[in-house]
Amino acid sequence: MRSTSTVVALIALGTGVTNATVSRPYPPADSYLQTTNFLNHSSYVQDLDDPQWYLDNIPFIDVPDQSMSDVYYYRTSVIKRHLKWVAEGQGWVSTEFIHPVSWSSKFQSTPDSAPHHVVELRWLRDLNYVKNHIQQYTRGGVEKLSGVTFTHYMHQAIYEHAQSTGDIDFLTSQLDGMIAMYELWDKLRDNTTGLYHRTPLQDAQEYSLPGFLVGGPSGGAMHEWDDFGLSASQGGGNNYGLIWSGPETYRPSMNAYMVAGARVIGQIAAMVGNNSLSHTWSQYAGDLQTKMENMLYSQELNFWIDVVEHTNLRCEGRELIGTYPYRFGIGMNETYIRGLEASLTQEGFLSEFGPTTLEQTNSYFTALKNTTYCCVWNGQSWPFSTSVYLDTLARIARNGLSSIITPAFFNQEMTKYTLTNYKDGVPYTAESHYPSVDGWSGDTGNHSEHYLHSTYLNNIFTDFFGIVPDFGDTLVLQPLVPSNWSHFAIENLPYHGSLLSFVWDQDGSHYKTGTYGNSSAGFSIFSNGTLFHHQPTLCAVNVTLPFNTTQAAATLASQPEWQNIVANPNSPYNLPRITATDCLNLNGDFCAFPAWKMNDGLLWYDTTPDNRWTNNQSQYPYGTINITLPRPRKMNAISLAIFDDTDRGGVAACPAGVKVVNGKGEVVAYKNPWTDCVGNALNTISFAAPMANGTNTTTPDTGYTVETGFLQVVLSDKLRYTTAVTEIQIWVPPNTGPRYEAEDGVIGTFIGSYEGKATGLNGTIENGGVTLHAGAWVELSDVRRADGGAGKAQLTIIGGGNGTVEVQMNWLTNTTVSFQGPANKTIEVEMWRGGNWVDLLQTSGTPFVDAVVVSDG
Ligand SMILES: [Ca+2]
Ligand SMILES: [Ca+2]
Repeated sequence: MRSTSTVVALIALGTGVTNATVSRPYPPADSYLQTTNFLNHSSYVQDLDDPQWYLDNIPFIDVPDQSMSDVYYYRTSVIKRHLKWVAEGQGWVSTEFIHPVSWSSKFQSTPDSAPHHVVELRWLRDLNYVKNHIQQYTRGGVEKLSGVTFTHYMHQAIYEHAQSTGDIDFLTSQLDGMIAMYELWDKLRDNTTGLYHRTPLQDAQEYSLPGFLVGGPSGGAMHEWDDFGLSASQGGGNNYGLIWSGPETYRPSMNAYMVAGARVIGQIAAMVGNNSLSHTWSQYAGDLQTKMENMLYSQELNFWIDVVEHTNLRCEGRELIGTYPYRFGIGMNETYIRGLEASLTQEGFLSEFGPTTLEQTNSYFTALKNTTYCCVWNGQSWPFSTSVYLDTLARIARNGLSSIITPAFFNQEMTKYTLTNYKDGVPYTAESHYPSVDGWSGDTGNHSEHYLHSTYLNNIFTDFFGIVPDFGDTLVLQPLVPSNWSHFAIENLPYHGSLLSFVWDQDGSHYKTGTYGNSSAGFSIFSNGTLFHHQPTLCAVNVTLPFNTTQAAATLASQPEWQNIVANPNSPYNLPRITATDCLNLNGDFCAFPAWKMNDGLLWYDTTPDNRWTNNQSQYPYGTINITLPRPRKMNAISLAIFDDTDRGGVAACPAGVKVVNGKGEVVAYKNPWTDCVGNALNTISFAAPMANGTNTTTPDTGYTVETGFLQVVLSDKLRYTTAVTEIQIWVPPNTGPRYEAEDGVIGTFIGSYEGKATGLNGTIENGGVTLHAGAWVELSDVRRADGGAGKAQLTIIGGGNGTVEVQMNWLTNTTVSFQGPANKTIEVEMWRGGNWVDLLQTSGTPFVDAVVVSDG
């Protein structure tokens, strides 16, 4: 290995590489960074919707394995589909299911999939996708509102996120919230054993081995799967509910999550200099790990197993969750690794399409589903499990700890995973896959498509390319790339506030100099467009990054996060609201594509799963859309996600023209014809000085600002076509205080979907604020001190009405204030660094809240 500074540095070309024709809704946060230009980025994403989003957000890879390339770019599109913009101040969350489901939590985040999202999306250039989501857990009360539901490794994921972003300030500012999250799980720790328990169902794994062992007659093992509903005396007696959910069980998966969670809390406490806190948590993690080793490791099987709570029934059978602990650094010694190796056989977990979730020799294993139910874990191959399993294999392979789990073995399993992510020859991910048949087994229409409860990008970057993120200025690579690969390139990989590029060109012939840059034979690494490391062979790298990573991460973190003020997570309830004059209503009683789909925060362009409004079958040659905001806002553009299915035999096309009218009836944008409309893309239209209605065109002027609380958008249909829109957005700079309007907040929420639980929605926006009726609450988020730092602050609640309001800070501490007529009530609160969640909950009467004003001190 050698470093050299003699290779000519690249001419930095900036990141605004694009030949797309739509303008961005807001400038990318990292647009001040430079990068290399080896790859023609557009060529990889030209067939995807909203190509500009990919150009701005994803790392680009060029690999000789076409399937890996195809699945990689497909999986970036899966991520994009699952990004949900919640509301102003709340930012983004990621969803597990494409449509809201009743068993998800606040804003449709689901705890079991959330950590996968965190480690997967940390490789996107806009760091806010993940940071916003993390804070819903650490500050936004996800698990307070739902109660703890599904197990998760969020703590570990939050830590790993910071290892790649280098944003230590963000990480340490989550410490208190992470501790509070962890302690919510105390009630699931058994006092006798000290281990945590959950049903396999709540570990997100229905029909797991423990259920079969206790769901048979008289609470014993199941003998026959189909008992025809006969009682035990008749030869049946299965408890299918118990087989499905499984009993309360000490699982190696969940307990590994809890060990890892306690360990990272200890590590973060050390980062902030709290050594006694660090010691307490580190010791707790160590003790828990010892308890795991003593109770959840089978000496007979030489493998991690489930043990049923109370009865201590040992589920002596290999489940794929027994491969999880290693991913969290548990079991990384010779004995445990030998045990893992023994499971990796054709009779064990190895199958054509990913590992089976239960060893194939187990009597409860089935390769084919024995019910149409989505989710069975006694055989099916699950991307969720496979992506964790691959992390485990990579961790062992890159450290040379096994003669069986080698880089070649990892690549064999990684390739299977790639080939599993297909359907009918094109990249596709659903819920579960048959282990030995080329087909998905959990794949229900308008529900399972593009299911996101696994990682792929993270396996590519961390496992396959071996980029092992960590704090500090050192970059470590332990690539598992096949030795016969003569080339690959990674460009625009976000790392510690910079963009990294990696170019492997064995003989220097593949990535030619000239148009696409400058490389020489060997392995080259660039930061922000400048070469800083070169070595002739593709082997491990341990090199110092040529910039101050702490400063670079802080600079990126300080960029403003633009806010969409149209989305409403409770749409169509309350404001902001979008209505339309038409709705496709085929049978006269059901609006199939309602207008509120345009501000539900979800944005994709598939025909199925659907997420759009259309004026199909309207009597008018145009559609009229009304947008009502809680109050007048300053804005200078509107973004319309235009759905176009003409290439799929549909009738929705780009509108012929567009007109935007403000609350005074003035035309602030008019394009007729709308020649630069791009179908299946977010079209941002700048406003211009008002012109008389009927004028053909306005000249967009990005400097022109409209202040209005109402907009009307008129879209005229092309001849023979109709119009469809999946989302409408208006992006504004963030509110940095000190005043936060109550009517800008979210009034209550649904837990899950509309079939879930509604809480706190009983508020009315009126008179410049929110009247809180019984049970209502309004949530303000991203509330901060003037300096953005942690410390005491005075919080003045400008309110009125008649009643009491409980003021909750980050869903943890509360203070009650009461109103009898208009008044300003000031309380002292402790604020955390960055954005805080301030919830105003009605506790009696009918109080009214206009705004909250923060002053430091
Ligand atoms: Ca939508
Ligand atoms: Ca107000």
